[in-house]
Amino acid sequence: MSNFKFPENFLWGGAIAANQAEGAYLEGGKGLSIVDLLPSGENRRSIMKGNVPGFKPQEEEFYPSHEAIDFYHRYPEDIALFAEMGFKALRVSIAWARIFPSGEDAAANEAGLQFYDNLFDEMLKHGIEPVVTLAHFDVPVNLIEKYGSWRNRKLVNLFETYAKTVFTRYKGKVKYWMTFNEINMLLHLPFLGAGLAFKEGDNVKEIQYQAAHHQLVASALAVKACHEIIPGAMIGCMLAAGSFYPYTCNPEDVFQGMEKDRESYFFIDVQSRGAYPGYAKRFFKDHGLNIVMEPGDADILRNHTVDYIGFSYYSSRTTSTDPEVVKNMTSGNVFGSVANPYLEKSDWGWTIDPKGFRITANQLHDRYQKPLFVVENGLGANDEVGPNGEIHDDYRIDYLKRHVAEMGEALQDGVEIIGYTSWGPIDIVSASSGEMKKRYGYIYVDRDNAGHGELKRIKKKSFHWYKKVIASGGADL
Ligand code: BGP
Repeated sequence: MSNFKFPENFLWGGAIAANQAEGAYLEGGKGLSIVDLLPSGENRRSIMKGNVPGFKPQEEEFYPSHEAIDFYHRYPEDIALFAEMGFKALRVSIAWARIFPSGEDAAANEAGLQFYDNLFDEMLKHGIEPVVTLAHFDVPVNLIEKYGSWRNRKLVNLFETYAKTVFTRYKGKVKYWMTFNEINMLLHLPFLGAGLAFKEGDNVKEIQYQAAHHQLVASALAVKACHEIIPGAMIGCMLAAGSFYPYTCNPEDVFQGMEKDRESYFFIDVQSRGAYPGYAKRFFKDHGLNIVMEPGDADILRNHTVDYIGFSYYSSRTTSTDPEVVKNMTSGNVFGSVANPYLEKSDWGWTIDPKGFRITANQLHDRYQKPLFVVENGLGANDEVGPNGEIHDDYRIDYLKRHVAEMGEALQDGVEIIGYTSWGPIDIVSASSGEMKKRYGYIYVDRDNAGHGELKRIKKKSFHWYKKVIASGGADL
């Protein structure tokens, strides 16, 4: 399959997030973060949507982020394994509450800053470029209790302070940055995306778009600070991408597909083009939403747009206006997609659509005319360990192979893509389910859903496959 060689400087690698890998949730002076309040099990989804019972972990519940895979202590071993695969880049996130435990401390927490210094040094030692997300589903809990999180304007300046602190500290080490992970998640899982907890009588839509406005201004201020503090740095946005297909050619379906895409593009239109699009203004008006914007916000948004478009791609989405189709073809994802009869699904019901990856990349490029960075892609699956510790994850290789091939096609279509960091190169906690058994890694981690296991790292078959892909510049899939 494919002999296309990717550009020499293409950033091959993997991506993880602090809360899904680090563990050590209260070590080194770290404060509580929203993700530390997400138990595994059935309540998780409802909490992620904003029905938050309390702001302290409950004794009887199991919280996977509290230990995760103990990357906090084991990162040298893990990074050595990434280096063995030939990684050029590793995407990680900084836990805001490691740097500012309450989100509004007078001074930054030195132990937290030192941890990331060590982490970046370890990557650089192996020639691995750090790609750093400022907020990957991470808000200090104190800011939720005290201010209601991103619904409050106060968060804008607190986030700006945090961003400036880490830019200043890591300016000699980190060139690639990203502001908010999957910023559009705020509309689907508002507690996970923005720490929004709701109570009876709340105007949920208005709160969400007000919080979105605050994140968009905070993102632009972070872009401004990054450009001022680190000349030559690149800072991007991050979209949970995956284009919507109309279920039929009925114009009603086609129109709905366009609207659903815009629900997500809205964020990137502001971050990349620098202004609220007309369709968003109409949406606010039609729904009677009063979004408070300060004088000066429009200038901030216009003057500090992102350098590249980071995005995750797991699957395409499909939409229908026919109630019968909607009723019979629901799909288990948060984006409200109906099932697409042409496509297969993963063990977790996620649609698999490599061609959709090429379509999405082309659409993003057509729309924004900026470099793209694929910062997440992969297959969550249940791996079996054989009697001699071997893991034959051919299904994962197959998924990745087909996606990398389509990415090569997109490059040949003229789409500029600067890198590919597949999701969870080492098994980590699943964000949506809190499970450990939903694995994405090239490296297996011996830990189960209840938190048992020795945390031993084992190379899977895909480890050797990805190593070969990187060594051949994508030509040998
Ligand atoms: C994205 C998130 C990641 C992540 C990934 C896979 O939405 O940015 O944090 O985990 O999806 O999802 P999951 O872990 O639920 O399988």
